[in-house]
Amino acid sequence: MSPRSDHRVRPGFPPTAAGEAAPGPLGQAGDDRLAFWARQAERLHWGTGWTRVLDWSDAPVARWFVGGRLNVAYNCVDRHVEAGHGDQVAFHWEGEPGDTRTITYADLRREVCKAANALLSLGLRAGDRVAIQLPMIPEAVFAMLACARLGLPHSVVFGGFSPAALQSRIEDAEARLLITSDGQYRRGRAEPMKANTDEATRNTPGVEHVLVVRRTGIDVPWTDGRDLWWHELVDAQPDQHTPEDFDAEHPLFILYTSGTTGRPKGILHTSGGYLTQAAYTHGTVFNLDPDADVYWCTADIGWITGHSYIVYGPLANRTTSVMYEGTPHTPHEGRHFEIIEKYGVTIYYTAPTVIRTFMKWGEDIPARYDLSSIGVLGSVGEPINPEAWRWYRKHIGGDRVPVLDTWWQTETGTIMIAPLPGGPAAKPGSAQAPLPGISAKIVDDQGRQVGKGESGYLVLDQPWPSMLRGVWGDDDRYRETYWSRFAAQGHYFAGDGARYDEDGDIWLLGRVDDVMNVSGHRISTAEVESALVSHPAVAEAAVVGASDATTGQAIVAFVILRGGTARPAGDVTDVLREHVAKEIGPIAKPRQIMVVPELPKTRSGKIMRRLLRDVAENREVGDVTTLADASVMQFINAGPADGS
Ligand code: 6R9
Repeated sequence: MSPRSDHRVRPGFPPTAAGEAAPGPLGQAGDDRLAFWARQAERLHWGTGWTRVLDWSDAPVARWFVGGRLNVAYNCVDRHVEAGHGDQVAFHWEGEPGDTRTITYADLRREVCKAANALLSLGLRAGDRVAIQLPMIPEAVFAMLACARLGLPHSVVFGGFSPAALQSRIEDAEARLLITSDGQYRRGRAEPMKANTDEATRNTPGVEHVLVVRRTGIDVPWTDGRDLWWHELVDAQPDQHTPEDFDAEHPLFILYTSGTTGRPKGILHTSGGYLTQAAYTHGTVFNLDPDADVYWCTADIGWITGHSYIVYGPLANRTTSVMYEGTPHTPHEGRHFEIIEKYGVTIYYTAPTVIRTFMKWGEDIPARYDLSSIGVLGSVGEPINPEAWRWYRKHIGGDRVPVLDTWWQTETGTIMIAPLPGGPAAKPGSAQAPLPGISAKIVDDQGRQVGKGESGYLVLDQPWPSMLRGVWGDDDRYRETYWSRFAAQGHYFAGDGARYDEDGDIWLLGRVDDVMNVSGHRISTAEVESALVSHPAVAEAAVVGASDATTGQAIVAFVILRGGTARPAGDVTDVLREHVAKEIGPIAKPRQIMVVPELPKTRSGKIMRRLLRDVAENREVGDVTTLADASVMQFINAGPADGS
């Protein structure tokens, strides 16, 4: 592996001091920053060059690389083959049951071309939306890239999401096609997927076809005329297709994420700016050498990390990646380490919840494997506690490699705050500083930057190329959610709390809104509450995120039951946990449900989650003076009527 050099060009502290014009309302990026991004865009092949780096005149909707045209799939696949790298492995794929596939860039081009021709044969045209719910199999990547090649915005829905969650995402995006599989392997078992997607598509007449990958071979329900097998339709297609260029701002994908209300938001990303920053951050943060590195990001393609750091960033950079289908403990707890050893993984990018799970299983498990190939470790998804950081560096990184904590969001598209390899001494648990080209600040309630040793809200005070372009179909929600909180300053409000340390480095402190972070997955309290109250037995529900040693936060729900016949037979809390899993997905299942006679509310009727969090975390209950009825906490503390 090449020596990891020092790329650090950091803004000073405070960030505006380093020769950068203070932003006005919805601040215009300075010339240096634009020149920087213009250089980064040269990482890509443009069919037509841009005439302007940034048009921010319609802020907060940005247009990056104005007038430029490119094809995202061509950039991720074809150009590498044309440059003589067709035999390079794009993916070493490992199936959960132990089957493997090796996909070179030449293979990838053929597969993507065939899939693109198949989508064309179904009458899909640029701008049409395609929903994808697939396990972590190569066809997931082929499908995304085929969409990108044709200018069809994809909406990938995590394989663990329920039919109801899939249905609402299909409806919101008005998808014409759904790509799915017969089933998926989960912890050694083949579980149905098509049967679930059929439940979702029963009520979505806009879906004209369902394209089904055969993965597990299990029986599937079938609708003649609508349903098509991938191996019949796609495999019969010509393996050549000439890509067309699209505008830099052509929509690339929609990805739904939880907000503070019950309804997920469709985060919209476009092509040129997104791919520029995906390639830049992936190349720079991990100091990637495409000729030497073997890179593995353990995310699922259903999340933004999978989009940016399994598919778009790595492929734009001609990376050789590992892709793994299953869970970390199938068939045994050393599976990840076995894979690292087998392929000589040099860059490993995972989430704190995975690291804490490894810690729980014990350090003797990684010790059985040769992990000496590892050169860089990354972390994403939630704040990494210093203990997990040190364990990760010691037991996976042999106490010799950089551990990079990367802060970013579905909305930012790509990494924004992270230390760089070769930079100043790493601080366990700190994402440290914005990347070159990025500007972030911590501000107080009034939008004033706080000082060293102080905490506040994390904001992004300059536009960036991979920023979201909006919330699909809901411009007002875009402005309201991200740009109204610090409208006077023109800052993007990230929803995270953060602190500057004495060196001016940034420490992320977690969400400041009603969004929980469970194993790195964003789930809003409102979403779980509305799932709970959709059950006939529930009159009212309040949900909080309580600290959890493994998952970061865990969902704890307080419910008031309806009287009379609505009460289900059996243990009501079990019934309700299953109900939430069915409504949203197993990841949203509360760890604990407490049945209570009342909920603590303010005089204006707002549920005081702070107090419920105290209960959920077994703490002394804090200040109750703003409660409408201070005595309710006695009832709640007195313990649940039943269950849990
Ligand atoms: C990439 C991704 C975004 C939220 C974000 C923050 C939390 C992610 C973090 C982190 C502290 C990190 N988050 N990375 N918090 N340190 N390194 O996770 O996107 O699923 O949209 O979640 O996750 O709270 O606001 P997404």
